[in-house]
Amino acid sequence: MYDDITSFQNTLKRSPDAVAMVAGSPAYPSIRGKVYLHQMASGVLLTAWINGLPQSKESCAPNIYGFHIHEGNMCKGNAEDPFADAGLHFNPKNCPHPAHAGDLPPLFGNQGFAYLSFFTDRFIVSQVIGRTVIIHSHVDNFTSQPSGDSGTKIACGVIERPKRQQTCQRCSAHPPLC
Ligand SMILES: [Cu+2]
Ligand SMILES: [Zn+2]
Repeated sequence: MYDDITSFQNTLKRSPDAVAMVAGSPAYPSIRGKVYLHQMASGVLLTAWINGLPQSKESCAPNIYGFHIHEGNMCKGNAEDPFADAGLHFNPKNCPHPAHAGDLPPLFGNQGFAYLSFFTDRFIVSQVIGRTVIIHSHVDNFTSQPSGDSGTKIACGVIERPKRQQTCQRCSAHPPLC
């Protein structure tokens, strides 16, 4: 299907098909990042750059954060759960966790920074436009129902088509889009 890594490298060089600008909740204002989604022939390449994650001072702290696409379309909520409106994990086939289409590998923090590039054929980009990416305070155990017991929602971003300005930052590569 993809017998060479260059197809992934080349995919990352083009403009993404969807972007989520991630921001922390009021309790985690330092979290900022971007999630890019590139549609490929047989699946989606999802790439995340996240800064400002909470970093434990303890030497053996895992600093791993659950990461999902949630079905809701807003990074809003209430005092108890600032991103409650993001709802449940994106799950169009009504599967148990961690077989939800929106279940993603966790983010591994490095002094608060995390990078992840991951391929999945559980959804196509157009299915998740308008939905949300959520980062959680704790690692997803990939067992507990309905969502892996990964703690509170600490950051959120709405998945959107790239804005014209973002597209035009790559004018030389994609002049027709400008
Ligand atoms: Cu989640
Ligand atoms: Zn799930």
